[in-house]
Amino acid sequence: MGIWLQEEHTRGYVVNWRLHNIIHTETTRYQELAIVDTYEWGKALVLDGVVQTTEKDEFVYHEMIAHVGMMAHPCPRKVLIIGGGDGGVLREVLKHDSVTSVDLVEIDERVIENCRLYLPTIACGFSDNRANIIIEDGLKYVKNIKNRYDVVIVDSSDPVGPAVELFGDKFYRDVYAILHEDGLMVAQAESPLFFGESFAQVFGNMRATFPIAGVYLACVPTYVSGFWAFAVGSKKYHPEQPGKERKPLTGLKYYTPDIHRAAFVLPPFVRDLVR
Ligand code: AG3
Repeated sequence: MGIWLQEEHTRGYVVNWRLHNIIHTETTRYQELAIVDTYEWGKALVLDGVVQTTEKDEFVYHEMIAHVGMMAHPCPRKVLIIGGGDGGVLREVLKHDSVTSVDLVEIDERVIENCRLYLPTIACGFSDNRANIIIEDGLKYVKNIKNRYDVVIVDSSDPVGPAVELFGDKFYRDVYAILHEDGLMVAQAESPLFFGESFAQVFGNMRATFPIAGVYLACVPTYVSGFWAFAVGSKKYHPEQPGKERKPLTGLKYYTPDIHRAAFVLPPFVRDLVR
């Protein structure tokens, strides 16, 4: 009865979402895109059948992927976001007064267009004049650009479809090259419980590329297994706590300095995966 979205994680594990309605669907150059209105989680962006973000819990993921790296840096001015076409990471990065410019490189401009139209509370950062949108393959962008950044954040979809190569080691070396000598990067690192291999791959790339590498966790209820990891690679600053010179951010719903430190405390099964 009613309209249901079947999100198939594997042949043996499917999550069903009851919908009020399907707001929009289209086939873009890169993927199947849908904006749906769910019963329980507000409106959601779905790419190739996988829920990417929902209005109800997006704050957990977006605050945690953005503020941990941003607060570990004493004064992030120039920031690069790879992917993140819904704008959630951009919105959070722009909350830092030190930021003078944010370049957001998204391969699929239809993601940005649709999120601006249907998910305005997430996509609101696109109208900030510090935001610079670049429609390009992030891989090519980091390989060719001469700009230097303080913080690079990789907000990719899963390593199937357009995001595959964002999980490869070459990409990490290219990001290293475009970071300032005290720069750092953060990448979403999938579920250590459900996608242990992808998780280990992202962390392995960080460790092979950067002198300092770390992993932290947050619970993102609408991502498969709920357990979600982020990996940090840093040239100078240790990411496990906010920089001492940083003033606390106000008005957030998840991130606090205590949450920042606590997120790096790993359960043994995750520690085993990164040893
Ligand atoms: N970024 C990561 C989505 C990964 C979800 N994967 C999954 N549930 N299998 C999404 C973009 C958020 N700005």
